[in-house]
Amino acid sequence: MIIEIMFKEPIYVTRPLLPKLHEVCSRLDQVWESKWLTNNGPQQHKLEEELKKYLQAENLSLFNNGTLALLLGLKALDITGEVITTPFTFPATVQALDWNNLTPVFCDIEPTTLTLDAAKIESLITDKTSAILAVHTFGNPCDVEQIQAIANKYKLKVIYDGAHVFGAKVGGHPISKFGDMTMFSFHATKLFNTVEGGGLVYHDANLSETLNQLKNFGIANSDEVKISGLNAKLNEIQSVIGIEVLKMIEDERHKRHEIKRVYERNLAEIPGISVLTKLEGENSSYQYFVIQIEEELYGKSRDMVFEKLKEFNVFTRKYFYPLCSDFQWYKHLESARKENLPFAQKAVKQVLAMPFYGELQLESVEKICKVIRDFI
Ligand code: T4K
Repeated sequence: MIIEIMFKEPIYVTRPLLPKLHEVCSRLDQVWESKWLTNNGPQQHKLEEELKKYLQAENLSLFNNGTLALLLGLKALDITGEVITTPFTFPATVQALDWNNLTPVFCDIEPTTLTLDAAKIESLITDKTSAILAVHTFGNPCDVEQIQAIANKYKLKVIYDGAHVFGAKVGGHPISKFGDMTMFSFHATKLFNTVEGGGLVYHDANLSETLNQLKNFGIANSDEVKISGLNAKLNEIQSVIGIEVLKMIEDERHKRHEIKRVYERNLAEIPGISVLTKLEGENSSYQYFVIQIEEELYGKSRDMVFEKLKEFNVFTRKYFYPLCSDFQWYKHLESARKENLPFAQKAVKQVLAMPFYGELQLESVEKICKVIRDFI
């Protein structure tokens, strides 16, 4: 049995979408010719225009990664004091708050989508709260209507960490329509990648000038440095990769859709295993395929499944582990107390991101599911 299923090559949680090298090279010729490598070059402009169309975004600003995009986006919005956010996210979300001297106020997640529980936000608002920073976890959209209603009532800004929702829609609208600003990550592990990269989509066109300055040392013109910025620019080589990868997205989405179906079919009858990323078609970003393992029903814990799959050369990921509220530097916060975050505490022990990328063979997916089935 083991010999039959064992994978010769490691199977990872994801693999980057890579364009044909010769196609990248022919576009790189233009970069070499121009000798313009970074700082607001023509390739970056082209990518920006194409992404605006793809994301149906009025305003888009590109950055050298999603973390700096979020960090500088918060600064551009002039967020102060306390920000209500989720503990169940990648460290980058809360670290963007830290670097702005903002205090996270952790709010529990709701158990079906693992996104911020909108019903619990209001009780955490104080006179220091200036924003809600919510995450569309694994592509599951937050309760955008409810969050906006609370934000309107208390005059709070809403920022979405949309690292996992490139190209997804909610009720027919692009997901970045909701909130004041949405961050997208273009890291190598994301559906759309520029090797490293990120973008902000925002409604207030007046922010463009500030964002351009913030990612370029705060330089306003040859005589003036207006604000304290950083170097967070996307370069021309990254932009070239992005232009070529964007052409492949629809095909990749289609392949991931097929893979998702095979997972769902093969995992359907297993007690204690449920699929967290259920959305399809235009509503799905096809970023991750994530399952939840209930030990009481399945008989084995998430960590045991993680280790078992490793024996077969399959490397799943425990996204997001550990919880951000358990980081050393947040432990003193009242909102970080375990008893305040019961669903996040549960999710962090149960969630597993499975291998999910277009090149993954359907037969491999069946084998992975068989390991999970036979492990009971
Ligand atoms: N907010 C959220 C909710 C996020 O999930 C993230 C990033 C951010 C914000 C920040 O956005 P960025 O600043 O990164 O743009 C990965 C990614 O590095 C990270 O971007 C991503 N989330 C996170 C969920 O996953 P790791 O530590 O799991 O990466 P790593 O290197 O272990 O890669 C995972 C697997 O992918 C590898 O086992 C194999 C495969 N891989 C990876 C790379 C880098 C490849 O096949 N090729 C590669 O080049 O964080």
